Amino acid sequence: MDKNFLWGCSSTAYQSEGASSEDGKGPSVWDVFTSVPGRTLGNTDGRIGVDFYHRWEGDLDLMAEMGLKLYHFSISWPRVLPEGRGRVNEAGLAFYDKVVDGCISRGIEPMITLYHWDLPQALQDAYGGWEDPQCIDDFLAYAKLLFEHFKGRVKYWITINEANIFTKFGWLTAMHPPAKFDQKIPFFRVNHHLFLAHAKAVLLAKELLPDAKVGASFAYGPGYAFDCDPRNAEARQNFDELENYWWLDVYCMGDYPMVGEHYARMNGWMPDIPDEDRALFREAAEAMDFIGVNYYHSNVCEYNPPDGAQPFGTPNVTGEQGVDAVTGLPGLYKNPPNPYLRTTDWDWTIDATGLKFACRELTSRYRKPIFITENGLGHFDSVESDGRIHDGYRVKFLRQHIAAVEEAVDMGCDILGYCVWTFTDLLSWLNGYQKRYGLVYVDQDESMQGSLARTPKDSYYWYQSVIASRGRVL
Ligand code: BGP
Repeated sequence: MDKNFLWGCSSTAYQSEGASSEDGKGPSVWDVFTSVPGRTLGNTDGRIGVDFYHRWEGDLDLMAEMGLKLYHFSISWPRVLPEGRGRVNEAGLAFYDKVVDGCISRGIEPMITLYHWDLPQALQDAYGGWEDPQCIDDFLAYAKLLFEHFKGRVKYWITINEANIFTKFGWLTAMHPPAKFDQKIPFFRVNHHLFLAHAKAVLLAKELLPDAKVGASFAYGPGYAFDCDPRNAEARQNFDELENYWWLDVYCMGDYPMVGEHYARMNGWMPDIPDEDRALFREAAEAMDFIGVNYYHSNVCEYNPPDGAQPFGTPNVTGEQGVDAVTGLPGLYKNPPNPYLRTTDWDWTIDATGLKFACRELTSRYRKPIFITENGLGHFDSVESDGRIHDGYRVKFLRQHIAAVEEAVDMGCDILGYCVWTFTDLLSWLNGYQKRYGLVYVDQDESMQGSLARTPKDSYYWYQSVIASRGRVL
């Protein structure tokens, strides 16, 4: 790969930091959501995480030793603004100063995500969070604070992580905060507010930080038609319009996909959209520097009769293969398993070709650079008798996916960097600690009483050699 290619790792505040009420941090919606028993595996929550808040220095040392070029992390909005707006918590900002400066002094480029799902609970309580347009202004004030504070130190910014995932889980399936079920009107309104927040943040970054590179991260699971039955080809179109292009088109082209929008409008789910919102989307799409892609798996699309599969299934949070129910939108599409692919223990297909497919699709459709902001394998790991973690399965997964990225580059895709999800093990939102992704093992489990000791896995040393060879030795 080119010498400027950014070999990275990603994490988030809620999943890694812990210290959830320390040094003046306010509660986030995740702190409150997980305080209700039964919502996550083993009732795990982010109170301790993997204690990055106290162990950041050792973790950054390990990153530097590995040769990491970029560390992508999110900032906790309520750590910086405990009430979501107004009063700044200087201790919160000081923590991120240490992380940012610690990256820079070790030769690691910091990349910041402004919003990775941990909305200040105060804003949820005050006006219902993202359902109210006030949240756009409060987000923008928070973004401005960070842009000005980190000016000259942080070049890469992500506005919002995976709006598609957290709004679907938050408003359609009640699996994430605010735990609403089948509420399509707020779902579409919330997404419109998020698009406005994203667009305004992109333009603000461009105004305040002329050298910044800004994008949004999107969980892109490309759709494959089940077969050449025209009904399944159309199911694939329906899926892509409503589950992928709905977000990608707004981010990258500045408007909703037309047929998808018509469908949502006919159903009475679509908010009224003033012309100036669309003009703003177009301006931000033009200004956005790259598309952030979080890639985990592809999807199969098949015709779904009107009385067929629903969006709400039984998610696999235990790692017992085969419990994930087929979901879909009645009358439009459903997503059955792919008979050609194996899956992880959490029923996600393992499909490196899908990552190449995703990069090609985005390149030809949007003509923008891509940053792979997350890619990794959730797996049970164990410490073996020699005290080490021999995660050859993870090495194999990452090798195949990085090879796919390299093929995409050879085909003409402009890919700026690639981030492994994750550097250390951390808390999986719903799945506890046993669904591990890290290159570094952390002694933590669902009891939340682990020693939190760090042990590099085989994949750590493998990624070290990949970075050293700039991707030539996989
Ligand atoms: C993405 C999120 C990450 C991370 C990852 C793995 O959707 O942006 O925060 O959690 O998925 O997901 P999970 O932990 O559910 O396996």
